[in-house]
Amino acid sequence: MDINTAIAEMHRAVTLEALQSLKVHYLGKNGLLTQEMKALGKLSPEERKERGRVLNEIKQALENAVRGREKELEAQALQSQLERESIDVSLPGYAFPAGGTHLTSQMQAELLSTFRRMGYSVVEGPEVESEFFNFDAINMPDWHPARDMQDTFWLKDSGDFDVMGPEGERVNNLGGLLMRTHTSPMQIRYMIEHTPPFKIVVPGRVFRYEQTDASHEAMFYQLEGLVVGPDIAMSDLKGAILELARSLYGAQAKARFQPTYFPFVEPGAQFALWWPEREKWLELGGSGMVHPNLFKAADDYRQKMGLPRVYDGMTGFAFGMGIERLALLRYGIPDIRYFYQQNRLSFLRQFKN
Ligand code: FA5
Repeated sequence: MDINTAIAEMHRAVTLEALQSLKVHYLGKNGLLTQEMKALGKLSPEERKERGRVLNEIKQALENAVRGREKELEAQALQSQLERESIDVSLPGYAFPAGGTHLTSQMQAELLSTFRRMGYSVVEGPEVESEFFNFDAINMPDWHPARDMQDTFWLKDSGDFDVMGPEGERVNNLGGLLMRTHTSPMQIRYMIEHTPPFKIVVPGRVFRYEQTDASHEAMFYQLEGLVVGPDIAMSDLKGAILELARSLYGAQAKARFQPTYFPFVEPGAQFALWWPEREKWLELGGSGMVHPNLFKAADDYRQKMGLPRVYDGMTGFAFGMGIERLALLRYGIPDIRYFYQQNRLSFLRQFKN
């Protein structure tokens, strides 16, 4: 074994792996140097002492060479890793295409934040609803002509498919199942579960079996409001709607109420907001004072469940409005079908926020 060759080989090693195998080759358990060390036993004590000293020096020299080269190679590896991973912060970034919030969701978020500011809680209800909550409990028994106003998607096989009652219980004696035609069933669901006073808004998707046209969709969003307490008056309803108008259109906004009929309110009123940009009234939705039959239906249901009656002497107002209609008129969009049916990005991107 020639020590100079060995050291030269170590200096030439270009990878840590190559250096490691040289180390094994010379200094390993069966390495050349180790073999020579083992051979010491065969020498006379005199020779062994001298030879042992020389071999130890060689061992030191080889170990130093390995360590030295190891450090160099490690430093090189670190250097090239740093070069590989270095980032030129002055280069332009990648554009990651990101989705936007749908126009309906933007409108809904704006409405909810306005009502939250007025102290309303936001609650949601099921889209698959029972005939009982969608119609009967809100004063629309099956003979009631007002049921014709809302063409309904009925679900087949309601027998095997229970609907969730207001207390989370599964009930199947609440008539047929349907896709809710409005958010008003949440009025009764909420009243059953809660003790007044309260103020809620309910955003949600509703479904109607109808011919679509520029202002009618078969699926659209509504925002329902319900306020119940000991002294709620029609003027509170007007105040809430006016506040909404001001938040949407600024301090100059005005609201208008016109008498109309909904079975679940008495008196009932359609409301419209003054739209300063277009100088016209914008029909938004229906409203009115909660019909006494709803309080009775809620208390009857509570009583059946062993809960106290809490609606004697209470009054309240309710309203419901179409969220797309609001966006439609606000932005001058010519057709409600652009919202969902065609899913046209060129349309939706105009409202990207
Ligand atoms: C109702 O649905 C009542 N539940 C509203 C209500 C609640 C009245 C509480 C009183 C008290 P109506 O069917 O008019 O009412 O619908 C309310 C609003 O939903 C309409 O003013 C309109 O803005 C919107 N809307 C109704 N039908 C459609 C449709 N097919 N496509 C898009 N928007 C619609």
